[in-house]
Amino acid sequence: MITIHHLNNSRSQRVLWLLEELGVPYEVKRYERQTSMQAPPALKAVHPLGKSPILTEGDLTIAETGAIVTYILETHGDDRLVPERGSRDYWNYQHFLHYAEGSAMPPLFLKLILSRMPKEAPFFARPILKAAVKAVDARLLDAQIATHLDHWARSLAPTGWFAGPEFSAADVMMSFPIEAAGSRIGFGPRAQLSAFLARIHARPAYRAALARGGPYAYA
Ligand SMILES: N[C@@H](CCC(=O)N[C@@H](CS)C(=O)NCC(=O)O)C(=O)O
Repeated sequence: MITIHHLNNSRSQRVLWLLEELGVPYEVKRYERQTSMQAPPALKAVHPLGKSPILTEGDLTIAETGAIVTYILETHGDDRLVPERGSRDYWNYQHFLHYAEGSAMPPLFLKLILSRMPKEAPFFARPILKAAVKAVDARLLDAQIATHLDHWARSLAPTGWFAGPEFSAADVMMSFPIEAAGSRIGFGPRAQLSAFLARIHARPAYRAALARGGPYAYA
């Protein structure tokens, strides 16, 4: 039986959703964030990185969402939620599978961390930090994030999904950056992105995964 080591209100929610889409039985072991938002030390006993999600099955332990998604699809997927191997849609699928965590999340995460810094600093340091954060946003992050949002909107335009005419695991992987960007930054005029969120949030498997995973800020 697959066990997902699930941190509350986290990107681990995607893995529960994938398992619900496939109808694969699984157990959820829940971990609660500390007040610092960090994962509790107990997760380090499961995998040395101590981040969620982590999948365990038998004596196998896998960290990193993309690797977990690939494992689930290859061992329990029966060729579902993956475009035909070698097709153009398949390579788009591979792109988004890796891109979601490798390229889309880092600037969003950096923006979140920087935005918190002035609030958490001693009051006399806040104006300097605010100015520094504004400069990093203006010189680096805002333009990079806009490029990513445009890429998502353009990719969704033909079919409403990321890898061809059918819903796939690429859509599951991309849900988290889109949910994070939607709640922290907004989509501007890119209607494809809010339509994508409405579509995935209405899926019965998405809702079933929420019931298993507990409160989730983005749904
Ligand atoms: N790229 C990794 C990121 C893992 C990650 O940062 N997980 C977050 C959950 S959203 C976490 O465990 N945060 C708590 C911490 O960093 O202590 C993946 O997709 O698995």
